[in-house]
Amino acid sequence: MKKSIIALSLLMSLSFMNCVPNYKANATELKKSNLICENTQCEERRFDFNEHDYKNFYISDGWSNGGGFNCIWRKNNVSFKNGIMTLKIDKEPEGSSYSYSGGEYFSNDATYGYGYYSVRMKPIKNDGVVSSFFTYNENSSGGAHEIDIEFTGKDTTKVEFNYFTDGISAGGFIYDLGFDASLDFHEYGFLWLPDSITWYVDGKEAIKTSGKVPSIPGRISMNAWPGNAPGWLKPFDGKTPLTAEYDWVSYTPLSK
Ligand SMILES: [Ca+2]
Repeated sequence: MKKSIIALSLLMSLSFMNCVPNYKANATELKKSNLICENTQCEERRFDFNEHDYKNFYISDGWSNGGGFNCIWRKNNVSFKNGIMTLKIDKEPEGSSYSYSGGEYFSNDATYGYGYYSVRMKPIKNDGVVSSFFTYNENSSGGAHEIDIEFTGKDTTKVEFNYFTDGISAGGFIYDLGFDASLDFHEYGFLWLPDSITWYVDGKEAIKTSGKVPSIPGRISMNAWPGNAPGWLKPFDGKTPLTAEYDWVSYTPLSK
């Protein structure tokens, strides 16, 4: 199944190859590829996480997403040190209605649309938890538009890519990394175009999909959380604290 997806994506990318960044698709590479415009409005936006960037990002605090999320978000679970943002999963104090807390960081603006997204991160290795990077727009009347890079802590030698259009899941694509993502920082990215999404690992194309991909701009988001989804994540054993680390995030918009 996976082989056929890769073969298909290779085939589909051939006509496209001259347009796709060959490595570390930063603004310079994307300019070479003619995918973004030459003017300064299309410069790469890079967030280095040296400190809380309150102008551009928000720390979730005091609420839960419910559903499959077995935690409440706490601002104390998001910290910055030596250029790294840490998202923590922790225990809640006695008396809380939740057993655990998670960490979440998302952009103030829901204006991030087509373009190239990249994150340098190190996810948590532990059954029952998720570390993620995604774009998300919750306000679409037809359901969420979302593009995901998700690590399930039960097996950090794999990464799960997915997208939602009008609230409908594409079903997910599991990609075998060939390394344990929890051991070191690596770059994970995706190129979001009007008719396709291509995910990258360390600058190399991993999975490409096309069809009715998301079309509504959203927020840049990251979170680390224990889940109530044993079938997907395996049961959470309650081990805390657990930390996912993020070095930087970048976004380079497409030309119009
Ligand atoms: Ca950094």
